[in-house]
Parts: sequence; C-alpha cells; structure tokens
Amino acid sequence: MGLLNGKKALIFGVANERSIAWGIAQALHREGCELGFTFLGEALEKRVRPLAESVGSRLVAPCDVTKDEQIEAVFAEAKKTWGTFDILVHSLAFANRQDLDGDFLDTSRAGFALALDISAYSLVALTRAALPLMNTGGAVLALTYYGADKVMKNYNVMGVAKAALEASVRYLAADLGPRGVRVNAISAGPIKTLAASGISGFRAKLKYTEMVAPLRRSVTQEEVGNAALYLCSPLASGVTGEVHFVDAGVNIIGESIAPAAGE
Ligand code: NAD
Ligand code: 0WE
Repeated sequence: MGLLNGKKALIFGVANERSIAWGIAQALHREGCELGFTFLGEALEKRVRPLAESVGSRLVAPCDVTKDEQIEAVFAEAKKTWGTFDILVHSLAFANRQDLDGDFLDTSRAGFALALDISAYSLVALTRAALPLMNTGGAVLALTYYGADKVMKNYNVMGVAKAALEASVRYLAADLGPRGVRVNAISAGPIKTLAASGISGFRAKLKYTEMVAPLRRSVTQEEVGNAALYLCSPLASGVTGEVHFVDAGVNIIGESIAPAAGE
C-alpha cells in the first residue's frame, strides 16, 4: 500500500536523470503517485520524455515559467488529462552566469529581475494557476539553498532570489492553509546536477560539505526525494510554511570542529 496511492503530482524542473526533481519524482512514484512533467525547450524534451515514459506518465508539457501563456497551457492540459491533482513540485532556478561570479554589488537591474522572476515569482504564478485544480490535502513543494540565509561566495543574486522564494513559501502557506493545501520548501545541500555544474568552484563546495557536515558527506537526490515524499504526503499533514534542511547538517555548524583534511 503506497503512501500516495491515487494521488497525482505535477513536477517542474526535470532536466535529466541527475535533476533533484527526478529524485523527487522517483520517491513519489515508488509510493504510488501518478506523475506529470514539464520541460524547458526542445533540447530538454528529448531528455524528459523517456524519463516520464519510464514512470508511465500521461502528462508531459513544455513550460517556460517566464511566459504566462505557457503556464496557462500547462494547467489547461492538466485539467484535461487529470481533472484535479494533489502535489505541485517547483524545482527550478536561473540567474545569468555572469551574476554567479564576482561581486553581488555588480548585479544589473535586468539580471536581478530575471533571477527573481524565474527563481521566486514563478512559485507564486504556478501556485495560483494550480490552486483551482488542487484537491484538499494537497501540497506545494519548492527547492531552496542555504545561500538564502547566509552569504555564500558566488551565489550572489541567487541568494537574494532564494530569500524571496522562502518568504513566498510562508506567505503562500498562509493563503493556502484555509483551502487545505500546504506549502513547504526543502533547503538541499550541494548536489552535482546540470545547474550545479555551471558553477565555478562547485567542486570546492562539495568538498567543504564533506569535511564540515556532521554526517561528513554530501546529500543525494534520493535523500532529497525521500524528504519531499514526507512533506508532500499525509505524514506531514501538520506541517506548512516550513523550510526543511536536507544538507547532512551543515547549516547547524558555526565554527567547524571537524578534523582538517588529511587528519
Ligand atoms: P537542474 O539543472 O537539474 O534543474 C534546474 C531546472 O530549472 C532545469 O530543469 C531547468 O530546465 C529549469 N529552468 C530554468 N529556467 C527555467 C524557466 N525559465 N522555466 C522553466 N524551467 C526552468 O538542477 P537542480 O540542481 O536539480 O535544481 C533544482 C532546484 O534545486 C533549483 O531550485 C535549485 O536552486 C535547487 N537546489 C539545488 C542544489 C544543488 O546543489 N544542485 C542545492 C539546493 C537547491
Ligand atoms: O541554486 C543553485 C544553482 C542555480 C543556478 C545555476 C546556474 C548555472 C548556469 C542558477 N542559474 C544558473 N545559471 C547558469 O547559467 N544551486 C543551489 C547550486 C549552487 O549554485 C551555486 C552554489 C550552489 C550550491 C553558486 C555559487 C555557490 C554555490
């Protein structure tokens, strides 16, 4: 008996098999949830379709979250195929490459607007479009990073966007609670994905985590998937507006007492 038998989830943000969204998809699928997927552009359609087919998905649609008409079209298709659904997963972010390097001070007006539009406002737009189709007991989940709370070298405007995303989770949770829908986020530790491999010094971030994390390792897509399963399932029926760390404990460390490398 799966935790999510008879439930349906629409997942935004699968790019390939290494995506955090795919780790989440697999965990939900394992518990009996039916899945739908969106993809960004034709290049990614080629990656996402076979993955969707492997879990028997009936719903695969394009969606660039900067385009209102594409958001509208996705939910029109969800209505046609499913009628209603239960779970919305937001696992996407974008900032211009040049804004993820050097000083935050140099962020342009256009770069700031783009990062906040794609990485934060999109949660509001998707949630509003989804709500008329969402069943009572439903859940919305977003992915965030500790750079929302603390200054991380090079994360820059994405840190500001994640702070806006996390605040949006709380405001949306307040709006949607009375309608029986919960809204939460997972703050994941660094994981080597497509988005992460576009980052200079990402290997160093992983190494740092492996050294200072209480668990002395980084986390996996599967671990984020399992936490997502909990937050989107009735097991978390009393949890909303929460940002839940799945980071091997890194966020609790002030001054690291881990032995230095090689010790
Ligand atoms: P990924 O590259 O697999 O996924 C990012 C997704 O964002 C892609 O599928 C891409 O198509 C999508 N996207 C970008 N612009 C879009 C747009 N305009 N419209 C629609 N989709 C768009 O990388 P990932 O690491 O799995 O990232 C997923 C989420 O997890 C992001 O919110 C990211 O900030 C967050 N996160 C990642 C890490 C990490 O270390 N990888 C850590 C914490 C949080
Ligand atoms: O949210 C992210 C990364 C999101 C991201 C990645 C890219 C790469 C390619 C957003 N926009 C772009 N734009 C591109 O052109 N993460 C949590 C992963 C990440 O990114 C970092 C990190 C970590 C961790 C950047 C600097 C420092 C740490």
